[in-house]
Amino acid sequence: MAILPILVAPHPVLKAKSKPVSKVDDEVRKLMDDMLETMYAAPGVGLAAPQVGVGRRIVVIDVAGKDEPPAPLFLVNPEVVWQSEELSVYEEGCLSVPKQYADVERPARVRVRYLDRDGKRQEVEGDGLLAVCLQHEIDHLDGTLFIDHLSLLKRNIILRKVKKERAAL
Ligand code: K1U
Ligand code: ZN
Repeated sequence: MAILPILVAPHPVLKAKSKPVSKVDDEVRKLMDDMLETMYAAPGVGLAAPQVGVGRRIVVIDVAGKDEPPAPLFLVNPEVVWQSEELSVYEEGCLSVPKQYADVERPARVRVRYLDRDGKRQEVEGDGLLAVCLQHEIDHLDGTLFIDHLSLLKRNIILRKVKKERAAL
């Protein structure tokens, strides 16, 4: 397995719509394993393929608490098939927008259909951090960052901070 470099905004790959995966093969499974290792190392609770420069509809998630055993989810071609009318607000972060956090309002509960690492169709339904993470990662596949849910003013303030931090490195 390998730890991959994570792209930081603004980067054109993070703004592009990712393409569906036609077959879940060993190459896809190797990418998912590398993404999971990269996510754990960051550390994060989710990672989408465009964040490591790959424009394919692939996501890994693990929202298990630190006193719980790992519970990785491998999601290929994930799509939201149901969302609650009820909304909830969560303070989101993003490994591609380092050290910046902001409240984002989204459906409180979602059901997502996807292919697992064996190419088998699955569904997962969740609320709380899992629901936030599923929506945040699927947004990445459509070229949307959590800051795109904020006002233009707030988004530009955050992007300026990220650019300033990068320039100081
Ligand atoms: O997509 C990403 O950039 C990963 C992102 C997912 C996410 C987390 C929280 C709300 C929305 C989306 C992260 O993992 S940010 C890091 C983080 O929140 C975290 C890191 C370690 C332990 C727990 C949380
Ligand atoms: Zn993110």
